[in-house]
Amino acid sequence: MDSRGLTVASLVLILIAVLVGVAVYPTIYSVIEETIAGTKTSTVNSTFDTNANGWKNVVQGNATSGWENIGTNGMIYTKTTDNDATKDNVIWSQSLSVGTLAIDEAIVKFAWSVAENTGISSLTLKAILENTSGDNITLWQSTATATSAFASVENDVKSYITATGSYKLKLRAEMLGSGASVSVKVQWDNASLEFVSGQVTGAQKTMLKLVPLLFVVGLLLVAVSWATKYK
Ligand SMILES: [Ca+2]
Ligand SMILES: [Ca+2]
Repeated sequence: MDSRGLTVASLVLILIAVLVGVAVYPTIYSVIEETIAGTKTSTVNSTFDTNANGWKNVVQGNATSGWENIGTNGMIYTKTTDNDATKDNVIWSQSLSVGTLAIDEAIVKFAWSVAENTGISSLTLKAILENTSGDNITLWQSTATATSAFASVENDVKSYITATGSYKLKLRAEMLGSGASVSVKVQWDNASLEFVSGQVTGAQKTMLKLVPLLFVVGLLLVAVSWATKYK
């Protein structure tokens, strides 16, 4: 051993190892995080920022529907001004396929609001999951008629994913107006159906989380070992 300690070259080597470690740590960390989180597939355009692309709407009766921007928030709506005795319905929907039954998470999210309630005789809102057999499973329902700010709803639908194939999220509004002046309007936003598969859990997850740290520590140990050996 040389009593003068580490040479400048050795210190530079250690410094480079530290810099490389700091530089690559976030990349390794995010790769590991992605691995742990698994693969997510989701319906598109959940926030309706600039349009309703990807979503289909079916209109029954004298309802209208469309996309609109209120302030800085894009959303979809359903409306009727009709006062006959027949319900006016609009069903917004989007499909998503399941390729494997090894699903870790299956979640439906949406937000709803009653924007106008003049002349409501009845109003029924439903979030429905149509399964691969074409069965309609009602996940959520509201018959509230008061105007309301957006409320967010989240449903775990994993138990309904029992076959591979296409599932459909449906946001349904059934509106019945009465009287001389009817203006009933419902808004939807932040709507999605998502599936997550391949999540890493338990001991394997704990071990994977150590990988970035072990890599940086290993790099430093190699650098220090070389620096002390070749100083
Ligand atoms: Ca929005
Ligand atoms: Ca009607």
